[in-house]
Amino acid sequence: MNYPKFPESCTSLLCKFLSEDIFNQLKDKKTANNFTLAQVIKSGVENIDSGIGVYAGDKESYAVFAPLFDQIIAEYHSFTQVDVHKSNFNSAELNAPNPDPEGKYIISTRIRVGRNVADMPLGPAISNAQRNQVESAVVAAVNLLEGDLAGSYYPLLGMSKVIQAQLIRDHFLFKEGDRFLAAVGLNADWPAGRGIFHNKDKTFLVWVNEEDQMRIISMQMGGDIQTTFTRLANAVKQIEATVPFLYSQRLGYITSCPTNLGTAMRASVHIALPNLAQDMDRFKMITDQYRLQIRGLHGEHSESKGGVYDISNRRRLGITEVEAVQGMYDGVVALISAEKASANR
Ligand code: ADP
Ligand code: CIR
Repeated sequence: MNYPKFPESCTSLLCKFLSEDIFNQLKDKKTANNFTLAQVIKSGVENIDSGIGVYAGDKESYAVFAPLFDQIIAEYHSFTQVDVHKSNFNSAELNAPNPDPEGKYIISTRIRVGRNVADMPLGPAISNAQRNQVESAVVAAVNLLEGDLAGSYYPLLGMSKVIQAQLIRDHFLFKEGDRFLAAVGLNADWPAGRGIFHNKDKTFLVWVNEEDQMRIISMQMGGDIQTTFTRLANAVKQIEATVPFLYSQRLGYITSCPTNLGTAMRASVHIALPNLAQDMDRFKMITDQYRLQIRGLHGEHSESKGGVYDISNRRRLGITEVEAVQGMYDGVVALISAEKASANR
């Protein structure tokens, strides 16, 4: 493979940090699962509009290709080589009374973490048989959950297209055919081994074998961030007791995309900010100040509709779970107050 030529317009962290020197230093290296630099960068090379552009095939990728990954991690998470992951999933330490009890702004709240199974390659380097093993292990673990977490597993294989589309539209299920994931092999053998577990009310869900082997999700209508977080903390602890997670002392929970390392947590609200949306400079000033990310109504790489946005913490490594949610919460309080002020102008 030759050094890729990126167009001037490319703004991904891959283009920014893959110098010719680093390319030459890493181009012949591979991990024990045979994951190579060509695979690490394939998604960003094929998708020039990537924000990041790289994926790991296994935990070892983060060490073998560290000269590239470490720069991307430092830039995205403000996490240097001497920093170590820290954790605090104690919901009693979160201070998040509903910022919108009348339900005028916040439509729904969702908090997810990414997790992978210890001693398994990540999705980009996994075999079909290993992926099926992961599915069996995760399903066995979630089937043990009781009370309001109890539910059923619905494999994608055999699911009707109508039900699948409805679950995607309602924000419960991952979409199909993502080109960023396809490039790195994350859609291989689709839909085998993929599926979704959820409780009766769809307030607790687990995605199986999408970008990560598990996306453990707590969500509900309205702005009760505290209850959403408590449900997630409780569920994650119980699942981990049955399926040990892939973990690194320095980088926390290991995920296939470096933006998800550490807590692997994305805490978000769907929030209507129609007035603030008329002044995107002010909107972005607040989201930058609180290190929030703005996504569209159907998740990453989607558009907003009717002034409704998906607002979440951007940083996931170098902060605890409580800090990730508290930062999102504080930012949402500031956004609601700015929305009220712009409505009165
Ligand atoms: P992820 O959150 O796992 O990184 P996406 O950005 O693709 O992945 O979002 C997955 C799904 O979750 C999408 O359908 C998105 O609209 C939905 N979602 C995200 N935040 C919320 C929220 N606060 N309320 C309802 N649905 C949400
Ligand atoms: C990109 O670079 O734009 C995609 N590979 C997505 C990057 C971050 N998102 C993610 O991990 N879900």
